[in-house]
Amino acid sequence: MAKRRINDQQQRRIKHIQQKRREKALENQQKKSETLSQQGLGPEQSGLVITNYGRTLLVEDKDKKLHRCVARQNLGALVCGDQVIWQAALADNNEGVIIAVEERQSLLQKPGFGGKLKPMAANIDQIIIVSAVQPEPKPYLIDRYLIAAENLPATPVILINKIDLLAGKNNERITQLVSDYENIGYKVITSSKVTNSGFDDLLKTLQSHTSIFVGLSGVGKSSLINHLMPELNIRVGELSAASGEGTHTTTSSTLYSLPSNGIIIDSPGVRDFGLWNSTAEEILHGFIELRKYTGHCKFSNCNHQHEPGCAIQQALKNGEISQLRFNSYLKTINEYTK
Ligand SMILES: Nc1nc2c(ncn2[C@@H]2O[C@H](COP(=O)(O)OP(=O)(O)OP(=O)(O)O)[C@@H](O)[C@H]2O)c(=O)[nH]1
Ligand SMILES: [Mg+2]
Ligand SMILES: [Zn+2]
Repeated sequence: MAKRRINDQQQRRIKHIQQKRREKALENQQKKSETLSQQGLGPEQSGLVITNYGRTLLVEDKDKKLHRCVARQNLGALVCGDQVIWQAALADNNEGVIIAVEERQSLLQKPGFGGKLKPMAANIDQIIIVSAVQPEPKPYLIDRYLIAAENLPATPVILINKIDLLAGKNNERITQLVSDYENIGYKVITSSKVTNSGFDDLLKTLQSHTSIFVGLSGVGKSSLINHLMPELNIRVGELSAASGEGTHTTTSSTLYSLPSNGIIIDSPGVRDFGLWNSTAEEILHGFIELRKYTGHCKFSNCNHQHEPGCAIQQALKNGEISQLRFNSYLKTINEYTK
């Protein structure tokens, strides 16, 4: 009990310190924005948020020049992909103030500290779910990204990277994974920077879209983007020798414009991707192969678990649905809809 109490106390302290830090950062931002405004601001212009370092946002103008900006208070958290209206500081140190944000077409969020949702990227229409031969794919994680994509909505693409590492090895698990997702209608790309494979297909897929690369740390998201645009030279990190996992090299989501029409966003690797505030309907909507069975169960409030006359259970028995995906569905439902 005593130990538990200390933990609670510590947690409250951490929360308190973080809250203080947030308030301080907001205050600094406000001061900065006021100082720049007093020094004089240029005309309003549109811009695109490329990344954020804490409260400082990197904004690209229409000539592709970058400006370090602070946002006026009350605009909420801005993220890469946000279209904004901003004014350059007349003192011009490549600084400026963001005064408004355009309405978002979409907003991908992830649960942050204490389950509070944190925005990741705005206005994306495609999610590249990156897995690799090493660290090994986690189908359950892929499925949760698929649920997020289907509900955003954004087109999900499954990418399995580092296929060079399969050479001479038993690749049954990866082959199964690829065919499972292809069978239900998803685009799957396999790639390797070592053998230079998959990139033509990837480039074509990225054209005319705003795509975010997501996945575990160390699967090669930044490496893929470097391979597409070598001039970028984004930092990549070795896997940990001890755990075989990535070392969280990328720390903030950053947007890049492909020379051939298309926007890509590199994001920091995750350990996990949770779905908060998801309803049973949204989760079911995220399993595209189950959709056609809904409405065909005997009971209209069927949970598709043990009820008699369940169309989904029947489809499972008939082998029309993959057991792995159905397990994933049940696990997600039980985890997120209490
Ligand atoms: N063998 C092989 N290794 C690769 C390939 N692509 C990337 N890697 C290696 O995988 C490691 C991790 O690559 P990153 O690009 O940093 O991975 P990331 O997904 O951006 O990781 P985070 O930024 O931590 O999320 C590096 O050592 C890369 O050289 C590939 O196609 N084949
Ligand atoms: Mg990275
Ligand atoms: Zn049912």
